Amino acid sequence: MFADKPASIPKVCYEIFVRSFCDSNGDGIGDLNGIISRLDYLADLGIEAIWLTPVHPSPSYHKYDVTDYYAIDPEFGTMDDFRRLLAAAHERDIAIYLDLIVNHTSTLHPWFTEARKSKDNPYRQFYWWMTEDQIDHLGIQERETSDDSQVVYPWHANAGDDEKYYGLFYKGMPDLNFHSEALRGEMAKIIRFWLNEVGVDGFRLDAARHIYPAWDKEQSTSFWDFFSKIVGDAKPGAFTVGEVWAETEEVAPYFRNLNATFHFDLSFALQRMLITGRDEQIVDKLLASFNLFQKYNPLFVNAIMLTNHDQERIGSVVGGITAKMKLAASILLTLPGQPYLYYGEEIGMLGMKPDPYIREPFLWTGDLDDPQCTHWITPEFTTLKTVAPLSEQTGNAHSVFNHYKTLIHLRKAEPALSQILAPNLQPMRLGDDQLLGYFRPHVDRSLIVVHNLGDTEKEFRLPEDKSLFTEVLFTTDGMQENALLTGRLAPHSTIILAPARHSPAIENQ
Ligand SMILES: [Ca+2]
Ligand SMILES: [Ca+2]
Repeated sequence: MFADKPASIPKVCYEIFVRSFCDSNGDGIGDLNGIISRLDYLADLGIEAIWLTPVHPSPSYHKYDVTDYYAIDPEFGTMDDFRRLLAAAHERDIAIYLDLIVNHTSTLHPWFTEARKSKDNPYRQFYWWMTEDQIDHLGIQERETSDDSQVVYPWHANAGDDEKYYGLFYKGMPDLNFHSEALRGEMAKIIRFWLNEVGVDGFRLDAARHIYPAWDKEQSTSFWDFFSKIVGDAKPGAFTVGEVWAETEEVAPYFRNLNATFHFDLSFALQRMLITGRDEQIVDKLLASFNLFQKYNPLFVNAIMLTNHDQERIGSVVGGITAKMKLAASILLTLPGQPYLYYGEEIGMLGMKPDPYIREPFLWTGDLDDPQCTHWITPEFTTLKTVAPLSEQTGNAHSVFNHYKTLIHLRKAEPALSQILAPNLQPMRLGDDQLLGYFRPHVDRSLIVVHNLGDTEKEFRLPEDKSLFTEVLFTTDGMQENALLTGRLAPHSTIILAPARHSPAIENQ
């Protein structure tokens, strides 16, 4: 059983960390009405889908530990606000993906407050419980840390109970146990509620690889079979994008049941490449990934990003250097796949761990009292001293913002760049590992992309069979209209080339 063909495949997506994006009522906390007020901004930028980090009631600032799957956290608004956000987004042809956390709940979720009361409580089976002896017998006291969880001891004591509960990420987030048919029934109701009664367009699925613990891992596929069937029956074509934070080989099987998964290997390869200034054979790695993914789902959607809310911001990864931030965007937005921008990346926001500081307030204006700017946290990295606010960037043709906007619109306008299914990509060897070149073949118009990854000007020469690609569609900062003539590319800059017009002979090259 494959995931259903999605009803639509948005070309450029945007992750909003809701608490930090835009405030509508002056309490300093981002909210749904704030997002509504910024939909025109996102539409103008070229965004076609929004992934909202969790909006359900939760005791934490990030809300990845849910206490009620059927409601909106009052800090963010009401269910009416959510419905208005959805309608307003749809008016602008923007899809909304809900972040659905099926791996765990909060310890304050009524299922868990019941489950922890006694062994014969009907909700006990919704979670994982074992005695010390059972845990010892299975040898599962400790776990190997993973990229997404550093927790070594996942079993947590429940006062007055000889059984412990399993919580992979943290003791406040007990893992759900989908061996329970009753739990599966509850989850099915939740899925149907959001797809059918509320009308979201899809889900971003948190911690998708951790649904069953390591000792029970072979059950994972059965869960996603179950999940995709419920989604497909409830709303054919609803979109699913999974967080499978693992090596590409482990990611691939999830495409059986999900439309898209985030390509973490690519994200880290891009980051290393931007730091070292040398190609990481990313084109070859991508082609190998595509081969693997299509074995599980010929309609796979490769969800690509520079970083997300769990990774240090790309602006900081590249040392705050504007030219490298632009290069990062140039690479992301010319590779095949479905790109996900992390809010604020488009204005060059900075941020390093711990987590709250990679999730700082969006800088709308230079006015510190701007009521739209959230202030739930005092930013350490993205301040008016380090980052130009959006209001100062919109009118500046050379701003990071206008670089993103230009590339997003070019991506959407050029079928060779925006093809998502059956990714069109070929390597182009330029004989210098500080140059990254690739070919995007397309029946309408094929394109060549060349990036200078290094910090010195580079000479480049196109391969013989590409010598007719002489129309310059894009150069970084528009500074190198002569780049093709001179064959020189400025540090950290990019050139995108199309075949000269009136050259039908090479259109399909
Ligand atoms: Ca607010
Ligand atoms: Ca789990």
